[in-house]
Amino acid sequence: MTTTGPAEAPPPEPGQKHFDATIARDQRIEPRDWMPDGYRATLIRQIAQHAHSEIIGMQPEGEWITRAPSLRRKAVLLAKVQDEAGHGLYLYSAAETLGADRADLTERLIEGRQKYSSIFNYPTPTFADVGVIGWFVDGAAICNQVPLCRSSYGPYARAMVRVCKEESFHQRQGYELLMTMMRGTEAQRRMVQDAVDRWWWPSLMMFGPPDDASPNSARSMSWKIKRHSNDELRRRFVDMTVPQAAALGVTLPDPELRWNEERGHHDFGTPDWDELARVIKGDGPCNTERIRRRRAAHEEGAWVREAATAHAAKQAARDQEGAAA
Ligand code: FAQ
Repeated sequence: MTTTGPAEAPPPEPGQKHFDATIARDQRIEPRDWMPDGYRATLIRQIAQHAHSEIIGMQPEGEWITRAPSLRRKAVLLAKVQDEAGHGLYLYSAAETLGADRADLTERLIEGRQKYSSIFNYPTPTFADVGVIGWFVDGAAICNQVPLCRSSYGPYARAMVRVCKEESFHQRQGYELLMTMMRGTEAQRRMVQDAVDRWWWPSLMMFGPPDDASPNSARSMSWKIKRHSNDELRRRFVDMTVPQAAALGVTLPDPELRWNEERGHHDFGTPDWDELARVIKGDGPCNTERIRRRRAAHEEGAWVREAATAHAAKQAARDQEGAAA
């Protein structure tokens, strides 16, 4: 008689040991290394969302390129918006090293099956918004992305190095623009304060839900994709921004904001998490418009993609003929 013992655990994936050791030693996982399916899927999700954010993020400021008040401001803004396009391209390329297909990611974005940052669903009614986006949104992006330069996935971490250098320029151009406006007329100062009031809370929401409501954080941190929690980065951003607001001469719209001597950090109020959930779900002030424009740009660009594909095919055929001759 044969007895069946307890089911044996499947043998560990041969690559798992190498993967675990690489993460434990703080070294990088590269595209050809074995990686758990969940690690790959998490990276594709985060990198795609990040790439989409850079591309959709061109819209709120892009609206001001034709209306910038001087040639200098126009040149600076044009350069910044072009940088965002570049960031999107580095990030889509990083996602491709994981086996994702860029055309498929774009489809998912315009069909609402993949997310992009909530922050880009708010309007930019005045030129001060351009400055505040640079100061707050790029400032938040720096807080979030500098640690990503040490992310465990090599292509993502390396892309972040250049992205962060460019985000520093973006943040400084925004702050400098606001400094100039604050030295201007009373109406300009009011315009800056109004933009600060509208962007402060959405900027804090950029860091994601609070830690106890962030389903992905624990795993992403154990894999060293993320190095810090959402709340930790949000606190850093507040600590960094408060003295900058004082130097600029604006008030941050939070009555609970104050220095906590004991903790050595600022205390601050709670963002409206229901608002974040609504905006992520597609119900923010500009979601429909952002996706409509992204879809139109994609459709209008179809001939460019077709021409590039035809050119590449012609080139490949020529190379083949050359090799056969
Ligand atoms: N908006 O479990 P968690 C920029 C989603 S680039 C929309 O905490 P995770 C440059 C999240 O995906 C700005 N969705 O998720 C620029 C997840 O969804 P899922 C973009 C959000 O991934 C400046 C769910 O909620 N930066 O600004 C948001 O661990 C100026 C649960 O959340 C990046 O993408 C949100 N705010 O942490 C461009 C940085 N927050 O798929 C132009 C890289 C969360 O599970 C002009 N990404 N969600 O259903 C990250 O660091 C992370 O993905 C977080 C979220 C921190 C955003």
